[in-house]
Amino acid sequence: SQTAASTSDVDAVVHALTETRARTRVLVGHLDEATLDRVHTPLMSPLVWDLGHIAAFEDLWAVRAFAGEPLLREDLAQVYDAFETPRADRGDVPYLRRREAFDYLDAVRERTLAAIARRGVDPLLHELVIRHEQQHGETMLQTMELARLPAPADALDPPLVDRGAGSGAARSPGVGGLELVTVAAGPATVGAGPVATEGFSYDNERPRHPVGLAAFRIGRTPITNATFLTFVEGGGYERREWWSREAWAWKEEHDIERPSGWTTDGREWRLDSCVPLDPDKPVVHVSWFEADAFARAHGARLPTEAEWEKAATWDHATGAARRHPWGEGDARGRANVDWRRYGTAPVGAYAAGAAPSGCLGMVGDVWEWTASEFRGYPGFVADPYREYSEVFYGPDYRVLRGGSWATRARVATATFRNWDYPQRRQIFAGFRIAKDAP
Ligand code: AVJ
Ligand code: FE
Repeated sequence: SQTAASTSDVDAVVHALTETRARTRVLVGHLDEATLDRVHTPLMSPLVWDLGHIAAFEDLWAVRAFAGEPLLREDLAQVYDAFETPRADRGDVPYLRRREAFDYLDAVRERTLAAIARRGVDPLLHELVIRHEQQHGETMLQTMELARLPAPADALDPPLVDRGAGSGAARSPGVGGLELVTVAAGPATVGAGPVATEGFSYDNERPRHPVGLAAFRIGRTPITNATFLTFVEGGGYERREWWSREAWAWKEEHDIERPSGWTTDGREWRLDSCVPLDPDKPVVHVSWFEADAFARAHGARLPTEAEWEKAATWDHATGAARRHPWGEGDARGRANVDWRRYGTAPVGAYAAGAAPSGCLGMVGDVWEWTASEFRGYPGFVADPYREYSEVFYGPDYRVLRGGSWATRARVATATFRNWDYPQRRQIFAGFRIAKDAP
């Protein structure tokens, strides 16, 4: 299904493949063989499994599907098939160890580049491969956070440490996430346009479709640590009336009393360090159940996916959705993405990333839980494979939006849809609250 690509398309794809691989190597290059091999939690794969899986996926789509060649390692197809081998079983299969996994990555990449040299690039398949590797980078960062592993030595951007010292940009505006902006009633569009005319999007983001929403209010920023701490200290995890039946049962069964990674003495685990809770940073590693309970306790609710996207992109002045909350141009200086500093920033730190609604931090920092179940948009067609998203549609999963500090900018678009079970907390996820407008 290749198209006659111009040289610049080829250059852009090769550049993105190369840059993505370099970042993958940076991410785990400082970890030794035993650390990469270990099953740190049944929720996540060993890190070295992700590496082999990245190679197997690339061979499948950039070599076999794109160029019609047989797989390099047919024998590994099952081992690295996420469905054949669910995460909890990945410690038991004969996956490649550190050295072999890196060799496999290199060998597949050679085939990928050779196929591109012969046949050009496919706008869908190569982008799928690039973003797949980038998404697994975030998966590996989740594993590293749960396992309390160190980040690579050098962050690309220094941390925003100059808080309150006259650096205006890094102060938290509003009141810790409880300040709401109003989004007027009226039409908006949700979702991504056709790949042929507007570039890559995942199948679950298409087709773009109109939504008619009543006026609503939504948090200008995500809920901060300080605000969530008030909820915890105010008996948030003890007040039955704030929790749904399933949420309460989950909380009781697992003795959940605070966000994942929080200690009892006001600190939080961030990768390998335990640091005092920063009041102005967004709360992270909460489940949908906890986010929902917090919202109920504040007479609020979580935004629906459509509300979230309208607040992130809809421009009343032009009557059209923006590409990014800030308009055109890339995320540099406008959103905390790309694991440039290996952590969150104080909410509102990226004033230049504001949406027309006035919402800040819609892209980057923390994923945001929405009220919505993960379902296909009207007219959805699986493309190119059902197992990317269609098989997850239904009442079991909730949608998260906006990407986190650990999401690559290419993936963290305003239409991108992530999903997980409502009890999951390994994601770099927080939330903002919403209300019906009076
Ligand atoms: C979109 C993050 C839910 O990790 O299961 C990676 C991305 N799909 N490999 C996941 C994905 C196939 C997916 N999420
Ligand atoms: Fe995958």
